[in-house]
Amino acid sequence: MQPNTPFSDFLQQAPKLDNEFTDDVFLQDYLHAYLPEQTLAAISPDLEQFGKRVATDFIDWAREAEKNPPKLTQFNAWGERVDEILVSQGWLNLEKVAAEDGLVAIGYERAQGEYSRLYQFSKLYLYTASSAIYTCPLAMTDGAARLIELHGDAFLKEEIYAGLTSRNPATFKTSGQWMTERTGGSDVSRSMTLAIADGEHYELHGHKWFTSAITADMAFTLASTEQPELGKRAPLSLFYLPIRNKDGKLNGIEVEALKDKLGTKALPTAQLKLKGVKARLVGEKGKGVRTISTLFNITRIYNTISAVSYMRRAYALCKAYSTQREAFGQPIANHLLYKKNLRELEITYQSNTLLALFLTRLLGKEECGKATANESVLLRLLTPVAKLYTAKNAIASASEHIEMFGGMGYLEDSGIPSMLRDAQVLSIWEGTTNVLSMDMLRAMDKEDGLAAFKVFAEGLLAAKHGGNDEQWNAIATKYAALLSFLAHLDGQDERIATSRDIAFYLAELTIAFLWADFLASTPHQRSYNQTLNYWIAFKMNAHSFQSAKLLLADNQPHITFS
Ligand code: MFK
Repeated sequence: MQPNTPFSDFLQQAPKLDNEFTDDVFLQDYLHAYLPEQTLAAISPDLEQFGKRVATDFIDWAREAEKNPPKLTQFNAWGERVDEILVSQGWLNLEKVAAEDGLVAIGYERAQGEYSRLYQFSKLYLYTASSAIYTCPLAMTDGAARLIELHGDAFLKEEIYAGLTSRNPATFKTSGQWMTERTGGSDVSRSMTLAIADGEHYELHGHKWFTSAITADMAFTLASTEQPELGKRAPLSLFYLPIRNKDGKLNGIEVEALKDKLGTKALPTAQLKLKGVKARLVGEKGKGVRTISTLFNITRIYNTISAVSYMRRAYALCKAYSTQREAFGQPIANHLLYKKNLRELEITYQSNTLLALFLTRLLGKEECGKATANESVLLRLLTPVAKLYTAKNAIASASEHIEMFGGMGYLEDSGIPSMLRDAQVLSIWEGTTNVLSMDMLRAMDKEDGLAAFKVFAEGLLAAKHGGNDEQWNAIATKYAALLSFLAHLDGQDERIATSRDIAFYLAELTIAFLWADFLASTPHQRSYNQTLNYWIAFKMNAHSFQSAKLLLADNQPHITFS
């Protein structure tokens, strides 16, 4: 480093990432703990080569894609409507590599059996923070493949499925998931798209508000086969549609605009008019929301993995910088307050990753027929909980990481601010925090999610592997506080008003259980024991969900600002 004198050219060096797999000791310990030795040996070389590329050329492609956002051309020179969306070369490179590296395919080849999802999502965890969120099309593509596996007809299974799960960039196909209309994205049942039967097929008419995007090959969307009366709802059905006809022209779709978003700048998100889109019914008529939930439960897991990918990257960048940057006479890594910041980022990424990767283990088991009925329900319950919790933590961590770079973190061309903008979408798309809190209640009510959680928690409490007695006693007390709180809730208003706080508490409690289980499974103790102590002492604040009850104290479920 050049010394800083009036006659020298001192320049602060940018943080340099190492191999993002070999540098992530926690991820390696995790895989070591939960994968059979043979599986780990089989996949480690792939993760290692991938970890190097996400820290080098992928980042360059992502930067290029961010700098050259998609452009829409609606008409050609002769006035013909073409609605072409031009994306950057970086974006195309990120798609090609996603196919070649099997970022969707691994989950469906199932070469590692029930561990295939853990392997696949470990790669996605490495990829997302370097992908300009190409993970979004992958999420929907993966969800579409699962939808076809479970609900597809012979045509979808024989003609469409192979493209979604291909490793060949020439035959790899992506899918969109169009659920949001002008009336909003949460209350999907208000959708107004009409499906008119035309022989065996349907023609769709209406609008879609946020679609990512017509650069895909196909989409799954909701529409009603009955015209709803004004102000009323009609049952929705699910439809598959190819984006383009065989002649290459758009299938009755007009692109009204590309959205100008806070972040995810490289991702083309379009506003569409559907004018007789040829589509085919998927699953049972009138059960569209239920059927498409297969897809959005997968994208919610992707959301969770994306969130932890950002948290890990925030930590890795700040850690790298801490030894390069000097202030007050020494590297900032030596300053106690910076050390504390770093440790907090580390605890956040590792704890959230425990939760995220637990979901992928449950998913892998379920898809290979290895999950117990209880584990399937636990997956259903924890999917919205993990999605909402990790999204909020990713935003906080991305903000902290900007501050840890000081003024440099605030400069656009440092590449640092984009993480905050991108992370902000994680708590919105695929269901906001409130909608997901309600989904947690839905899972408790309709699928007995709490009973499944009790089996999980009480199994670990009985075995007491991992943590020491003091830790287990503390976890047992926190668990009892949740059960007691839930048992004393008075009516549906109290359940709803407290659901968001319950979801956060449940996420933190689950993480405490997972830390203890991880301690039992890993031969490396490192700082993990200390982390569990921290978690027990400072997280799972049982008072947090009491506060929501206060809102209802005088039967006013709203906050009044004076
Ligand atoms: C980077 C990674 C991620 C990238 C992805 C980017 C993609 C971007 C594109 C999008 O953003 S797509 C839009 C995503 N939109 C949402 O996630 C919708 C958010 N709103 C909800 O989730 C609402 O709660 C919901 C739409 C489900 C409300 O609809 P309804 O029709 O009022 O709900 P209802 O009546 O409770 O449920 C209908 C059925 O679905 C019920 O089953 P039955 O018909 O058998 O009774 C429910 O049990 C079932 N259901 C609802 N949510 C479910 C579910 N089943 C399983 N899992 C769920 N999560």
